[in-house]
Amino acid sequence: MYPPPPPAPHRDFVSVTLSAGRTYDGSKSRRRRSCWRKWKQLSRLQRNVILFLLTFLMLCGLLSYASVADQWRAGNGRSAEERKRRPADPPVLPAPRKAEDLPGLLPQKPQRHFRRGPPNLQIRAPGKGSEDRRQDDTKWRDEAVGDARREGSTRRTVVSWRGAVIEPQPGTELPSRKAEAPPRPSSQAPRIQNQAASPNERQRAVIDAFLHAWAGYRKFAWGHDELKPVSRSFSEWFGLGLTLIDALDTMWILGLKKEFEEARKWVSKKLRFQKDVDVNLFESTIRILGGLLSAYHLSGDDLFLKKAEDFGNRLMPAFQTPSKIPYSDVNIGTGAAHPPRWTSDSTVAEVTSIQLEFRELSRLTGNKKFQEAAEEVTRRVHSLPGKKDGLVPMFIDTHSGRFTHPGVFTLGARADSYYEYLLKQWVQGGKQEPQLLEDYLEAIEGIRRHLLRRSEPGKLAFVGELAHGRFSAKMDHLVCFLPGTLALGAHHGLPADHMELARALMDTCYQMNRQMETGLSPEIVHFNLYPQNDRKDVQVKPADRHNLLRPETVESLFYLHRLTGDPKYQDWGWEILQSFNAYTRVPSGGYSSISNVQDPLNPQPRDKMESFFLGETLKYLYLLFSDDPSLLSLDAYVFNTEAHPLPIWAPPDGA
Ligand code: DMJ
Repeated sequence: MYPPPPPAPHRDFVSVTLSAGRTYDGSKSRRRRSCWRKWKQLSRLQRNVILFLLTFLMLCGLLSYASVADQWRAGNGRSAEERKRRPADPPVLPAPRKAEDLPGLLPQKPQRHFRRGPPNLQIRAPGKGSEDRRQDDTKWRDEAVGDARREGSTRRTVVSWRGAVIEPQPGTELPSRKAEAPPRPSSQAPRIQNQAASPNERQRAVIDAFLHAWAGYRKFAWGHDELKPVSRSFSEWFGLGLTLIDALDTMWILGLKKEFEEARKWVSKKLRFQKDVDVNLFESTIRILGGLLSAYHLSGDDLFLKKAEDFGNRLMPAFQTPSKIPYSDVNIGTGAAHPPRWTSDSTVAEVTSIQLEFRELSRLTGNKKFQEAAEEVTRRVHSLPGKKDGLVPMFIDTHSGRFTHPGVFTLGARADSYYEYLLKQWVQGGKQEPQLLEDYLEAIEGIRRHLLRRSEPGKLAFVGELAHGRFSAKMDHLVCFLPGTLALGAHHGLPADHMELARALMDTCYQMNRQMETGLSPEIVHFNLYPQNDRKDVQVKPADRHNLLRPETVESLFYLHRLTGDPKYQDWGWEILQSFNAYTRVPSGGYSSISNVQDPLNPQPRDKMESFFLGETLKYLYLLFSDDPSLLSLDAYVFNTEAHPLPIWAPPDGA
């Protein structure tokens, strides 16, 4: 036993002296000995405190090193290793030409979003289906799906798209690429560089329309969401320069270099996402995220990818729901996500039409979280009960993850782009995901069986709606995306009768424009089903007479012309452009949505230019008037639902 040490003099502070340089006698060993002596002279408490402080400082050092490394990786989108693996994304279009250089073009010095509403269903007697065609389709589909499955993932053994065969388990089909290196863009992308050197007369008219719209935006709404051309002011929705971002790739494609550079400068200097603002997940994904990704692909400018990644990160909290079905809205400043005030539902089209953009963002950044969150939604919707032969209801509950308001089916508002994105994801992924194809093919069958009818007396094929077994002959102009999507599917190897249906529906969409006094389609039409009355095929209700400068008819005209070569589709688009110029062009700059397509003397401008007029309508018109199939080739690019082209992924090596 040792006697207890004499009590050390109490000190309630610790004094540490740091001396730089040598000690007074310059002797290292003496210095070490004196340090040791000093250490021994300290009380146990003092020594413990010093040791504790040193350990604490070391831990802090280690932790901050790890977080700085993480931030660096996040800031750069990917680690150095991942950067090496990332495929080069060459700019795929030649540098834009100056507007002033374009022959014949007059140089111009640039001096309540419509929310999708529930359809107003009408009750009519159901019509007949076509059993023969169904059987043919079934046979073809089984072969096609079999082929696709052989081409791609073969994880499942036998799955039928219809009937009680083997249903896939959620989570077994998608995504198929988790463990792989990011896919490359299709090798056909560079073919676009061979585009015609100068625009033709109709394309120049589109450029003129674009410059007129842009002049109004630049003068009265610069950096704001939408132009109000009549009152020469602007409106805000998200406060993020929506029109400017939506129009970036259109400017690139139209060769408007000066305008593009000015807009790029705004994105670089003014666009900030750290804002306390709620954005709609779907609308901001297709317009902002999609717009930035396309601008990145076309220009090769990293600024747009960095902005896209920042924005994508800010949208991610929307996916934090009990069901993994995202909320409709998210605050990009605070990260608070929520459904609309009046419901816990999201819209089916909205939650299933963000996948092209999120998948591409993952491919470009090497960060899988975007793709995984979006594909989880696809998987869950795929296995939900409540569909009718592939047709989906319009609402889905974010808590339970189940469809709500079952039994109502439309190809219009709230469901439309669900169908579009089934096909386009399959195309984007290089046709490697058979489940998407199956769901798409089953849905087209469901459309034929339940929603497709012919009007009287003109026998126009149209796609109506179904509510609890009752058919309504109502068709939104939004449904006019369908001919284009069907034609795209046929181009990618789906049955020839998809193209037949596309042609028939295209005729109808053209008639929805043509039969109006202004030559512009109303928002909604009703078709006459009864030969005995003396009504016209296309009927319009007073509340549905407006035109919001929507793109769907000209979008489908672009696909139909590109894929059939028939010049009549260009002529139809030319008529529509002239109607836009005659009835919606505001002399002081910009184009306005109108309230009455049936009154050419007073179409009643609504004082709003939607961002999609520049992002979609004018872009599709320009592409429609091109005779060069390599200009944004449909074998190299897939357009998102806001007309922003994204590259098709090359099949994995060896596939
Ligand atoms: C666009 O925002 C998109 O095309 C969307 O899919 C449907 N609505 C508008 C255009 O009409």
